[in-house]
Amino acid sequence: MRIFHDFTGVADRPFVLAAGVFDGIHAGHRAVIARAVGTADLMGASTGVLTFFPHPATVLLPGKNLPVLAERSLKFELLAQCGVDFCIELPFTKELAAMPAREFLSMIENKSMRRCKGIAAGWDWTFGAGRAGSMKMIAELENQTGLRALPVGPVLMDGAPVSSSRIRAAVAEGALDSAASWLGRPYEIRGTVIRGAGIGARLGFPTANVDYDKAALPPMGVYGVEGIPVDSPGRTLDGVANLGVRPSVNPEQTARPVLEAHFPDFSGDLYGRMLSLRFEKFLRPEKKFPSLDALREQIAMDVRQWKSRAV
Ligand code: RBF
Ligand code: MG
Repeated sequence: MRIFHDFTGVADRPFVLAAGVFDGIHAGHRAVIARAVGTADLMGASTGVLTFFPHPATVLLPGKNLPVLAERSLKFELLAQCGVDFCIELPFTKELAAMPAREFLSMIENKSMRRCKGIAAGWDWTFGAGRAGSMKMIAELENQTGLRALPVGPVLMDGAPVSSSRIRAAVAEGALDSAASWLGRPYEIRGTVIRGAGIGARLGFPTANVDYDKAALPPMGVYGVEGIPVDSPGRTLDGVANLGVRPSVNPEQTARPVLEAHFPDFSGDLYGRMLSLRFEKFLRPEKKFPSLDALREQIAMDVRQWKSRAV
């Protein structure tokens, strides 16, 4: 799947777009993308996704610190799996946010040389200055712009529409089963493996420390995880992870929790590589142990418990 950062040269044949922020590529997003793919297939057109980086909320509401459900490279991977041919990731700036909605549509029309045939999005999607652009507006202008509006209604699961904010709330309160069901896959955090202090190795449980950046965090504690080195995704690593401030070894308590995973059957070096941790199961809260021996014993127990799936 090719990634573009503007409309110039995106396609030499007709295409249909799915538009939105698409944080998480959850069941609701997948319905929008499926509408675009389905429409494109009927027309013999290709399918593109129109999305934005960074998340518009981080530009429009700075200081809000919006947690992210799918790291950027994961988002692209998931889009490709949905059958999307290319992605246009527009840099979201104050200037773009201030562009009048009508002008935004003209830009798509002109820069695509009228090859863009339709826009699928959530029925309530808005765009342009003052969020004045809507699916209704696209429909009303169809004869002028050649852009068909393809609005998609909400996907209801467990009695309510699936949305990124609902999934963020579920992750934050540890409702990982709900999050996984709405996402269509276990919740995962992806980041580069960075160097820790090496205390884990001294304990006998070396850990890969994941730089999780803006990821939505589940409650602090110990989890059974599946590790996936992004550069060799066929290789999954069974592991136990701790998300916490390590009160047993760290009297000062880091402001930011550390996310680190131990993989019992893996010996090797993951430093500098991208690693995904899929959160499978909450095992226990993080505790302060009176000694390193006590901590070591507990981690050994966590490993046994998770390996035997006695949880
Ligand atoms: N540190 C704690 O202070 N309390 C814990 O309960 C705790 N549980 C852990 C469980 C697992 C499975 C792992 C891998 C680590 C845990 N740690 C805990 C973090 C441990 O102190 C840390 O890995 C080392 O200090 C190296 O960073
Ligand atoms: Mg470590």
